[in-house]
Amino acid sequence: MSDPKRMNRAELTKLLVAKLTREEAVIAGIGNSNFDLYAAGHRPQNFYMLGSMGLACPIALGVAMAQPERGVVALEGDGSLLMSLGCLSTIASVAPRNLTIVVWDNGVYQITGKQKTATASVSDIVAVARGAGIAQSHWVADEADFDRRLDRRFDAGGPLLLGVKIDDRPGTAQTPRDPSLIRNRFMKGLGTGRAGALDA
Ligand SMILES: Cc1ncc(C[n+]2csc(CCOP(=O)(O)OP(=O)(O)O)c2C)c(N)n1
Repeated sequence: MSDPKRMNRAELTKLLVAKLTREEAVIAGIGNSNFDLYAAGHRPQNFYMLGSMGLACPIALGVAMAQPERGVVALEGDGSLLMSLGCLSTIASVAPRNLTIVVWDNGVYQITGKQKTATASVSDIVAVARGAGIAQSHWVADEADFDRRLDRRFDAGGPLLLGVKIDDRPGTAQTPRDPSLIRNRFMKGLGTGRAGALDA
């Protein structure tokens, strides 16, 4: 890998959300990924994972398969993705054209005390994704590169994985810790769910 610039997750999340014009689903991993998604402005198509690491990509894959006409974006921290690398091979096998993955790589498990992850030393998460079979896996060079790479429709051309080296500024807001509310809003936002079951 050449040496990509360290960027800021909150700023890039805002930039990404501003590009969503077709009710794309966004699934953000636990902690900072979903704090910054929430800070960018709640949308009914946002899902904020709570509690368990490594599930943004698997959930996004499920949504992408269930609603193939909808663009789906997964936002996940490097530590969380390292916990569930097998999902990259599954995504490569299924090859959903409507799935985009952004990996926020700060090289640490920031929210639990900045313990170093393997990406700080030995592991290149984009190379791992490419090796898993996601051919369109790229490191983002800088903000303009991020902007350019996301200047596209999200319901076609995937799967695409972007690795972004970020600084260690913490997330800028706190997602409400209410799993039922998050689930019900998301199901409504995706136009799904049993009638009457989604009263939140
Ligand atoms: C399965 C599981 N293991 C451990 C934890 C504890 N934990 C919560 S967040 C976190 C760090 C997440 O790191 P990363 O995904 O890189 O995001 P960052 O905090 O750096 O933004 C850890 C270890 C957890 N919530 N779930």
